[in-house]
Amino acid sequence: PLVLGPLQAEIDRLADRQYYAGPTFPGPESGEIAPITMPHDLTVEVGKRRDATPQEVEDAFARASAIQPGWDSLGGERRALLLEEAADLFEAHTAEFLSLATREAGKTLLDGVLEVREAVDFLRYYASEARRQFGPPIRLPGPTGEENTLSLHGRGVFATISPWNFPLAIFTGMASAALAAGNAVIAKPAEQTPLIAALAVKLCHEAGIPPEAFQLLPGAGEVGQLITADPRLAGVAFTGSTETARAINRTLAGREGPIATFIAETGGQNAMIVDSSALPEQVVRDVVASAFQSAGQRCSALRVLYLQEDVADSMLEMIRGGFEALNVGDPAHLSTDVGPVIDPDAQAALERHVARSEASGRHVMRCPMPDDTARGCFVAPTIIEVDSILELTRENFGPVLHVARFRSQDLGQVIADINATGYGLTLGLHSRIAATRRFVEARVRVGNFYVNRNQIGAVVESQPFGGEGLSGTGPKAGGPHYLARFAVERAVCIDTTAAGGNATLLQA
Ligand code: UN1
Repeated sequence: PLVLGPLQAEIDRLADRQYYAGPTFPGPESGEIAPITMPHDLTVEVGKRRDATPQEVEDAFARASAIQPGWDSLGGERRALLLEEAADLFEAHTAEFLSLATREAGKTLLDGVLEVREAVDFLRYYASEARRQFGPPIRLPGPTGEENTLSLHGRGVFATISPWNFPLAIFTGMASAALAAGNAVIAKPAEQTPLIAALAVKLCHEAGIPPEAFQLLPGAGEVGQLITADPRLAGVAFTGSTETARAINRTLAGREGPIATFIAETGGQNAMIVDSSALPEQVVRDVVASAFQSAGQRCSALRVLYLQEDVADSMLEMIRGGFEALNVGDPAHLSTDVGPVIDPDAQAALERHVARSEASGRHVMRCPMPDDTARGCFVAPTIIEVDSILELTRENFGPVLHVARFRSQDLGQVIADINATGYGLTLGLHSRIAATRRFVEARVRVGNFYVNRNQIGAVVESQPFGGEGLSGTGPKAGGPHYLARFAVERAVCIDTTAAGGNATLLQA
């Protein structure tokens, strides 16, 4: 297991509600206090969450609104330097982050390392994009005697509402984008994972980002509701369920104030298509990783595997071998492949789905489970045979993979069914036939299409990530168009000929 040693002191400090009552909060006496327990052993309390009160939400908006114009006028270059300083501090505190990711979110050590890596990548990438896009105004063409420029500015106060499944990477990604673009940020982390978010915010403040420009308001849905209803809000960046995205959208639509920008990254019903030309060993590796890494708790994760029928039995047998070799257990053990799911509600929903599938006569395979999982929210990795993706009525956010078979002449129908789910996040294809790749690529409506590889783990800058339809609004996180959605454009047109004096006036 992970040896905490001196890290324990840092964690205890984070768990102290005084931290939340720190410089940006008026007082520790109010607000709901909830324990945070370890997903893999619910008897162990990691810390406590003190929810922000309505007064604290009010005060946070007042401070954020006051500082935002100054933060915006710092310009892209100076904001970039602060974000890069934060990236360095994040790297220096990898061990603390790892410990919190494991204890608070039930992440395996591998996932924890990837989580810190991705957060650092987001900070550095958005810093570089801030430099590129938020520098001096760009000159636009026009007739002689007219000067036209265009520049990007922060929209105002931006809220970020982030999920527990990437409690550091997505939390940091959305907030750093909003900050890079010149917004003041009010961040509400997932109710399950406020401690790792608190460490992230603390390090950003140590890096020199003003505390008023980046404020943390922990809490559950009610705090999110208060934040999104506030008429001072200029935009929301949200990652989470499609259902919550709809609720936020309704709140934004119903309030006074500016028309808010809404950036949502939501669920998926992701498929992989494997034809008979695919390399079996590679398929096994990529299917197991895509469906079961992070205990399947990624919106990018593989949910429905379509196997061409002539190779289906042999492929399934091989996949079963890889799947049965998975180590389920304590996420702090280096040998663990699959940790717990986030909480008892998630566990119960997944078990209900498996039980219903069994009751309706579906063939169900489950991974053997070790004995020491009884105190945690563990779900045995599961494979369920189905006829079509359209049988699934909800996103099963956990280690449950569905497998369907198709005949090669029905490939067009398979793609039509995948599109008919309404989601459009990731799609995997394993095929060595270029014409098949072109056929699929031309028809499918997904944000991220992965060929002959796994379909999770989009890399910042190389694989901008995000979907369409029920999967989100775009733009893609970690891509070149992301920051612009957090910004307003200002076009300035100067007539440099009128009254002869303008040029002199502007120089003064
Ligand atoms: C999510 O699971 O909420 O590509 C999205 C990936 C990750 C997915 C993040 N970037 O697997």
